[in-house]
Parts: sequence; structure tokens; C-alpha cells
Amino acid sequence: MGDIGGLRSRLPYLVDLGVDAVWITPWYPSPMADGGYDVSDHRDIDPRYGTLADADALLAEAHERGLRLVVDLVANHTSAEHPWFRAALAGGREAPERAHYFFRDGRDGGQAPPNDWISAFGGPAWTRVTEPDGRPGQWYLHLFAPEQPDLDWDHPAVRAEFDDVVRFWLDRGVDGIRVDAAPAMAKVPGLPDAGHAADATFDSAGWVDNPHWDVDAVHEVFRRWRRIADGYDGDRLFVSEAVVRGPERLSRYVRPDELHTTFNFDYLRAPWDARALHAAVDGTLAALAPVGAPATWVLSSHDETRHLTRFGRASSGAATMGFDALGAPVDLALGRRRARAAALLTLALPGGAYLYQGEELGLPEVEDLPEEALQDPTWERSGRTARGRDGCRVPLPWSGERPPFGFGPGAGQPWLPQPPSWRDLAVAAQRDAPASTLSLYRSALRLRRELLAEEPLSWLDLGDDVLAFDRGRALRCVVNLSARPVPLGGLGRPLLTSEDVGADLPPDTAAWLAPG
Ligand code: TEU
Repeated sequence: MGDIGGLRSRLPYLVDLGVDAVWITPWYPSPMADGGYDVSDHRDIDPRYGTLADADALLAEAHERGLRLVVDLVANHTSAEHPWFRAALAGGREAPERAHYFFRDGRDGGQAPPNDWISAFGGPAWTRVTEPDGRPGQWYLHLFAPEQPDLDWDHPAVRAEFDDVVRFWLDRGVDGIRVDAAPAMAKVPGLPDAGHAADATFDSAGWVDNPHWDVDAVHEVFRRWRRIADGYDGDRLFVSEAVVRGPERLSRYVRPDELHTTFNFDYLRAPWDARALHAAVDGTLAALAPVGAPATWVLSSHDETRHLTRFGRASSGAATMGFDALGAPVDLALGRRRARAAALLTLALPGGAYLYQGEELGLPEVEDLPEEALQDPTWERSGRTARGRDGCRVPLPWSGERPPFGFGPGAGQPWLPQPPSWRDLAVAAQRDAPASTLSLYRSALRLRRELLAEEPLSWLDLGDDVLAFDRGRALRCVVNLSARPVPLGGLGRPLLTSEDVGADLPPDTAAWLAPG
């Protein structure tokens, strides 16, 4: 596995790449039922990764190098090994800790779950516990895995606990906090049925419209946290993970007294299609402008099939959180071309952009991991109809001829095996190659820093299936999603292109130009 020492040793790489900040997924003590999103202690570091002293040293060195650090806050649920949940189980029905979670009696004499909600990872969102007397008893709610019981945010102890956790990390000097599963942190009172059929799946459930998602009371939590963060010096940033129904709902998360920024899933979920991408960009910008929040763009994450692979599919690939059909054919060369063009699109948009580790190397999804290597709960819980999210989490290749490609201290296999073909994608193999994807990202990030600040986006009409816009006078971006070449003559001086291009921009390529 990676650890804090390893991450620290790679900070120079991140500086050279040209990013401003690093977001790390949860590094807290965890039984790892869901890649660390099942936290058993919010104020410590999992020993697999290091110690609090290592975290402090990483933060100090990141700051020395001009990088900021964003940590992940998982507050919708805890691990089932969290002291609260253990006490809730051990103490039986009367344990006060049951009120920190959603414990309910079942229906049909206790045998059936209290309502029809389903888990994001498949199956019912309720699990029945065995009471201390050895009998089956109450049920508890988990929107994700059974090892991740949901907290009841109406309980004052839950609110107070996380006020303190937020302060704990801000006191240590972290620059930002990602709010995991932000829309989940309030439920419609009474926990009414959602109206799902017994065999409903995550896909069919219209997840964002459920009575456990994006309920207005969730915003009270963000206002609390914002008041806390505003008491700190420096600019501390919240970024929410909010998959909600459309831009207007999204904009509520970033009202002036709530979170500063939010991931934007309309863009992530758009396929390689000019109209869909145009609509996602416009919808997001239009919704965020009135609340004065900057936009945030993401193409890949630890939850989604890598976009290089998605864009190489015949369907041109919307992201589905690990629930893609198995075995869909992929044209990786086409995917790579589109992914490189998409990088120039994303990095030209106004606002912030998050890169997912390895996209700068052009890593594809690893679709043929051996079954015994798979770890993600979506795999088992989907009834093995979906591959899950392991294929985007395979560690980066750094150097050398064969796995582990410089990942980790020794020659052992990483926790998820890397394909031998990644030799050519290793950092060392790309670093000095001008045509490499790493070089493209480095150049784009440098130019972005030099040229772009607050300039608004204005679209140009270069024909169907061509995305073209100016960022003030600083930069013109042209992305050809059509099947015909687009002449570049008269559009400006080329600064950076996603492939070698001549007078025309070929299909599935992009160019940055200095407008005349
Ligand atoms: O993801 C959960 C989340 O809010 C979304 O993935 C959402 O459920 C879905 O996209 C709805 O369309 C976060 C983490 O990123 C993920 O890795 C964890 O497994 C999950 O929370 C549980 O903590």
C-alpha cells in the first residue's frame, strides 16, 4: 500500500507537474471495508499509512514546497468498528449510542427492514443486528456498505463531535476539507418509503431523488462548519462531494455561508459529446454565478471508471460509479486521443480542476484485475454484475521495467496489481518525452497558471460538434468532437495542442491558441 512517507517522497513530482494542492482520500484508522471511507477514529492516522507525526511532517513539507493539502471528512457514517457503534451494539436496545445512528424496529414483526431504501452498493440499506441476548433485534441504516452505519445528524452529540473533528484538522494546519457524501447528511423525518420495488438496484433507484438525499436540512451542517472555518486564518477551503439533481440544487451547497466549492458531477458524467459537455459547462456556470462560487471540474476519481477508458467505448462513456457493464469493448487509442483533448478542455474552463492521480500519465482503467485481487464492496454487493471501482485505483507506475514500477519500498506486488504494459506509461518513461501525456499536462498546467485568472468564458460558433471558447483575450480553446477536420487558420497562434496538428484540427483533438 502507499503510505505517508511515500507520498512525501513524491511531493517534488507534484510540484514539477504544476498542481496547487493535493487531496488525499481518508487516511484515518479504518477496517478498510470501503477503501478507508469507513472511519473508526477521526482524529488519528491509520498505522498502515503512518502516524500523526508523519501527517504533520507531510503537511509542513507540502507547505514549504508551496503545495496545499486537502483531507477527506467522512461524516455521513462511521465504521462499524467506531467506538460509538460498538457501544450501540454491546449496550442493547437501551444503549444511548443507538440514537447517534438510525436504529429501528423492523416491519412484519421485526423481520423485514423498516423501509424500502436500498444501499448505494446494492441490496437493502438496512441490516439487522443480533442483540446481546443472542436474538435478532433492531435494524440499522447504512446507505453504503453494512460496515458503514449512517449517523443521525439530528443528534446534538453527532454535531458536536464533528465540530470538534473539523477543528482538529484545521488546527493541524490543513488547507481544505472534502466533504464526503454531503447530500446524505440529512434524512426526511420519519424515514418514509422511497417507493422502490423489492428488486430495485442503485441504477434504477433514481438515487438523487430519494428521501435520504439532498434534504434541505443538510445545509444546517454546512453553515455550522463554515462558521468554524471562517474563524481560522489563511484561506481554508471546503469542497463538497454532491451528486444532486441539476445545477440549481448544486448551487445551494455553495451559498455564501456554506461550502466554498463543490464537485460538479454533470461534467464528470457527460459522455464525449459536444452538446452534452457544452450543456454541462453552461448549466454549471449559470447556476454557480448567482451564488458567487467558482466552478470545479473533474473527469475521473477513485469512484469512476477512468475517462480514458470511458471515452474509448462505443457509447463514449458516461461515468456510473463502478457500475458499468462488464466487457464493453474499448478502443484505447481513441480513448487516449480524447482524454488528451479533454485535458485541454478541462484545464481551460474557469474555476478549479481536480486531476485524479495517474490521469496525467494517460492511465486506462484496469479492466482485467483477477477476481481474487478485487476489494471494492460494489463488486460483491452488485451480485458481481459490476466490476466495481478497483480498476481505477491501481497504483501509479513510477519507474523500471516491471511491476511494482517503483511503487513502495521493495519488489513486492502492490495491493492491486499493475499491468506489465504500464512500463511505457511510467513517469520515468514519460518525463523527458515531449509528446507524452505527462508533458502535455505539465505544459497545460504551466500555461494555465501563466495565462488564466478571472477571465470569463465566451463561446464561439465553429460549427456543430466543435467546442470553442475564449477566456478573455488570454486564451482560445478549440475542441473538435466532430468527424471532420476544423481549419485553424485565422483563429490565433497555437500555444499547445493535444496531438501534433497542422493547419487543421483533426477529430478528437484540441488546441489552445493565443487569439489575434
Ligand atoms: O462517494 C459517495 C457518493 O456520495 C456518491 O458516490 C454517490 O453515492 C453516488 O455517486 C450517487 O450518484 C463517497 C466516496 O467518494 C466513495 O469512495 C465512498 O465509497 C462513499 O462516499 C462512501 O463513503
